[in-house]
Amino acid sequence: EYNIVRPKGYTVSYHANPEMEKHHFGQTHPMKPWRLTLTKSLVSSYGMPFAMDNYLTRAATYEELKSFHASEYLEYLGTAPAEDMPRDIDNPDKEVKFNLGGSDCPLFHGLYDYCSMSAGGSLDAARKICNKQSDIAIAWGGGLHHAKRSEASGFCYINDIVIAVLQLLRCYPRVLYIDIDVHHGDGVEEAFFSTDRVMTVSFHKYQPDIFFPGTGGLDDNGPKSEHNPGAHHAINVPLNDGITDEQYQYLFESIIGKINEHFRPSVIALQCGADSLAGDRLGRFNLQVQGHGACVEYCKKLGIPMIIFGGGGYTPRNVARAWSFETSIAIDCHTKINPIIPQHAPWRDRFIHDTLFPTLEQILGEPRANRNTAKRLQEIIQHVHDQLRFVNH
Ligand code: ZL4
Ligand code: CA
Ligand code: ZN
Repeated sequence: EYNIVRPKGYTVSYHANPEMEKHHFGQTHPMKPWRLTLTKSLVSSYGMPFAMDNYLTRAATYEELKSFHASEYLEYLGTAPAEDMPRDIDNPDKEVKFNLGGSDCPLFHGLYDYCSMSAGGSLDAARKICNKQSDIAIAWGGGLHHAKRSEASGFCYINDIVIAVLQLLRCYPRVLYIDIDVHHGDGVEEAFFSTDRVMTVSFHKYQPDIFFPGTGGLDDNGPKSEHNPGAHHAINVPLNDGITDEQYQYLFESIIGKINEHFRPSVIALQCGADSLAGDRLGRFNLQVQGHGACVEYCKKLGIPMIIFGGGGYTPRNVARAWSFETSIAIDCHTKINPIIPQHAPWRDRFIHDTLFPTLEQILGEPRANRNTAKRLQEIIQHVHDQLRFVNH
């Protein structure tokens, strides 16, 4: 019906597990794993699975999680009682130490299964890229960029991205990590602070003490200690409220284009947090599905193998729109698909407007004021160019 066929000359793989989507962070918690079900359902309504290799994600093993995380943290994560279970009164200090059980990172039922499935999907995706069985591997259940070696943070418990990038480093000399979630990708940045084999780039809303996590200023480019090869390999693009598609695309293409020339990545890991879209419950930007997708299209055109992760995204119908459109970009049918959401999409009534591309007016009524000046965008680009003079591979 939509003429969705396999792309010529390359392979796209899609990694998901419906079991992951059944978990709940709590009634009013912004993170809704069922947005992945909504996404899969929209992707399927368009017939996109016919154009990809579809894999049922397994759970990552304890040993695999240990490639990044500390065992004492993992052990506690595996035994932590759910919120509605009797409290583990012997270990109140551990919950504080590992930042578990607060309102951002609650201890919910099946937490360990949820985390290990998220990581399993991202790791499977990385392995398919390593084996050359896939050229673009999609893992919307991953992208949990805030988790630290022994600490949960910002809805993230296991850093599936770091685990997947460590796998990529076994087969590729250099990995470029790009993060378009509205939040700073602090956990991934920190994990690779001391290596020049990974360059991390995060675009995010930046307003310390007001917007989470408060790190990722323009001058934060990795510890500039004497013999740190990782110095200059962390790039941050701090932004203000209300950035538009045009500005974002201009910044993204100038910065990623320049980084591609200097760093010459062998593989790209792209975190596509959908909370950078207009109308997101936690976000502050004015990006539309088209502008968000343009980042994926630009990376794809570089012609380098790529893993695509999910991440944030707190207005589920818009998350499903963006990630479905980006799946269509991966399989190169984005110019062919009908922007009207298929009549038979099982969740069609969830999409208040029946289009993949609602206008800013449809999403917001009144768009958010744009606090990003042309002058500031130039300063950012100039700073990034200056950093890259230290980077040559
Ligand atoms: C909520 O309504 O800024 C959690 C979190 C739970 C349910 C009821 C509890 C009400 C918004 C957020 C109290 C909530 C208080 N419930 C939350 C400093 C904070 C301490 C916690 O996209 N309070 C912390 C984390 C950020 C903070 C963002 C983004 C993840 C990602 C990748 C993580 N934390 C202030 C907030 C709610 C809640 C409503 C919330 N938490 C919004 N922003 C945060 O980058 C996946
Ligand atoms: Ca980001
Ligand atoms: Zn986010």
